[in-house]
Amino acid sequence: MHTKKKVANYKILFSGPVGAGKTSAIRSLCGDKLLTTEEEASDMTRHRKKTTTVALDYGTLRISDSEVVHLYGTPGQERFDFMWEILRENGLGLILMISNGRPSPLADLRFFLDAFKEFIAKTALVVGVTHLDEKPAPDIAAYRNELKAAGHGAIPVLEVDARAKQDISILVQALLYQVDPNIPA
Ligand SMILES: Nc1nc2c(ncn2[C@@H]2O[C@H](COP(=O)(O)OP(=O)(O)O)[C@@H](O)[C@H]2O)c(=O)[nH]1
Ligand SMILES: [Mg+2]
Repeated sequence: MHTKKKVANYKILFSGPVGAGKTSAIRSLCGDKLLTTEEEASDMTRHRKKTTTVALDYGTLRISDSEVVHLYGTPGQERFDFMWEILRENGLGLILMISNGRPSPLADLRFFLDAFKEFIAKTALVVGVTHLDEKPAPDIAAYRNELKAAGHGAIPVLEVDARAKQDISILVQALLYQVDPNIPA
């Protein structure tokens, strides 16, 4: 008989505005194992997408024999309070997805930095900018300046396509590396 290896569980939160690629990112990493709940969009967002995520996305990713990362996508709306509870234990950090396709992406960045400021003070943060293929401005340097101005000059900000597994893997690795350079990814 072989003994069952003890598995360490970590949690990562994906947040950001509607359409930024949170669901796509978790799907890229977890494939069919993604659990998601989509509902009819509110009036506010109906013009952008037919449906928008109002409930949690969830998926798991095995990063080694003994380590599993649980990925959670927040709703696009402004109800983040319950996420704290989820991340209280073994929360590794926050991946902020910002869509360059929205009208004021740098304002979106500021909004989410503020919404999560207590969380960010305690844990790791990386920023992934999506839809740069559709709209090149503002560029990554502008995001970097914005982060610097907000006191987050050391935070990694990467251009990603949420549909590309490789891109999202790099984002996750950047987060894991901040937490512990020895965690395999
Ligand atoms: N062109 C382009 N489309 C993207 C990119 N990232 C995500 N998408 C698409 O953008 C749409 C919204 O993504 P979704 O994951 O639903 O966003 P969510 O609201 O944050 O969960 C989907 O149709 C994705 O396929 C990107 O970098 N470029
Ligand atoms: Mg979604």
